[in-house]
Amino acid sequence: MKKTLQCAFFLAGMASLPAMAHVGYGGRDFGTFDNTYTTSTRIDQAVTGNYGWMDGTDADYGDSHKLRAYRFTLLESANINLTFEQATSQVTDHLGNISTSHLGLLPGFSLYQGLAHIAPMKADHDSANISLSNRPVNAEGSFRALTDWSIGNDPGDLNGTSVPASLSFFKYIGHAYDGSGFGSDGAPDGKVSHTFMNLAAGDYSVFVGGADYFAQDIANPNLQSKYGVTGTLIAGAVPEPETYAMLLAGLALMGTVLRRRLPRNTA
Ligand SMILES: [Ca+2]
Ligand SMILES: [Ca+2]
Repeated sequence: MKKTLQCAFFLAGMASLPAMAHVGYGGRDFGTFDNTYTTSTRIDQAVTGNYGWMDGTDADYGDSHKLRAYRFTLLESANINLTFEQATSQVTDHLGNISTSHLGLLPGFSLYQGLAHIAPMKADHDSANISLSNRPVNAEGSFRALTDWSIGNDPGDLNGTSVPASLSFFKYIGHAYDGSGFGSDGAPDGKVSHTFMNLAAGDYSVFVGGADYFAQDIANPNLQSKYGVTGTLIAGAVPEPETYAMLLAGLALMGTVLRRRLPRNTA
């Protein structure tokens, strides 16, 4: 009797878990690249709420359920441009219901070296014991937008051999976010883009979510709404115009320094 009850509770608990509760890359693998010019776009994706990325910038971390993880692999050192923009995507929930995401996302993203656990390993999640023991007690989740972070899985079973829980590590490379505030891209147009120069060969993860910190207000009717997002990766990308401007300014400065030095050296 007691055993049956425990089993029932366990099953009830299982059923209430959303299927996408764990960190995964389904439909969000940009692919494998060298530094040859190549474009890869992922559509039909959505994030829950409009604040997931920005919430990971504060002292109590962020809930990884409010972000979507993308991945890519580099075979050699390459320049990578990443763009995320709002989209009206069709999304399918864990029951197979199709709904349309709405517009209005202020996208933000961070790039990290490293990958979450993928099949056949168990997927990582915020409430795994190993995740909980590797972050402050009062944290909202394991996600961190502006620095290295880690999240882990539950103990598992692989072909009859028990596998202990372990952590996945994400080494922070950089970030960009849409908006008008300090540190944003300065143009709140539902789109943000950044080029990362000379990334080393290896596996990378990108975590994408909303950048409106105040959207997590409990009174917000769109707190749990799905916001469509389209992600584009361009390998072998040329630097953005502002990067060129900085490069030219740097070269001009070096020229000035050299010209000033030359007379002294030849005198
Ligand atoms: Ca937070
Ligand atoms: Ca923008």
